[in-house]
Amino acid sequence: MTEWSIAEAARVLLAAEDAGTSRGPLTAEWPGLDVRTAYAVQDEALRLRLSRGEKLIGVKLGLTSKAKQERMGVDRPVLAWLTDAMVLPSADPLPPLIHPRAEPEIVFVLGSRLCGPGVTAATAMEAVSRVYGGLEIIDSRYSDFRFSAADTIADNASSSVFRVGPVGIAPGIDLSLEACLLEVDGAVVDSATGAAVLGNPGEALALAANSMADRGLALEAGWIVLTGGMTDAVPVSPGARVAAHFTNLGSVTVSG
Ligand code: OOG
Ligand code: MG
Repeated sequence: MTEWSIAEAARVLLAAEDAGTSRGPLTAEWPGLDVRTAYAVQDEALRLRLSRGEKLIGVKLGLTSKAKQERMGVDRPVLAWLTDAMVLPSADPLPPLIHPRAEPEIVFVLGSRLCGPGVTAATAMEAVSRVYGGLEIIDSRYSDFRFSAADTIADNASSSVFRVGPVGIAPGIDLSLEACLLEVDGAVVDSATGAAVLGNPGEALALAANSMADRGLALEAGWIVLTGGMTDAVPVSPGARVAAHFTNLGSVTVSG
């Protein structure tokens, strides 16, 4: 069995994304792919994205809720990169994707740099300038969303596009109590509160800062941080309308 190179894996996954095709898990062909190497694949894919003109605008956390971890069979949170090409302009329908799924998330915009290690939820929240509701559309490059932790890390945690809602508030409310109703075509399909995200989305932000520090990196001022799906993700069929309604953070809608 041939060992893959980091550069080759990054190229293959990005090409699958560009072509809108899915494939088997990388670990089936590269059993030696561990989490650390998977982050190197992710970083190489970011380098390729930047070299084609995309701008780095933040990070996303994934698998920070039990609902998501249980569904995907992966029991650890993951981090991935966000670029400006992933922002879904308001009113645009989804671009063609492989098998899009939508998930509601609490989103932070950072007012100052946040550098681990040792960041707590309380100190993390001091770096936040605004809190939003958002919908992330995930689109794994692996068939049937079947992957291990290392697979999805290499695949930039299934990133495709996301939309941030129109209501941004200063931090201060108890985000563990912030509720969200997830609707498809007007019917409620799921609900959760911010407590689903590691007890509080501030914990997810602290985890992001501390994990970045392990890689010699920090979260930069102005960055967007998606804290991870609060509920399980729902498939977005062509023509479907998915809405996330938050208690204090307004509503966000995406049409398939
Ligand atoms: C991995 C990405 C997970 C989240 O918010 O949990 C994610 C996946 O479920 O495909 O973005
Ligand atoms: Mg997500």
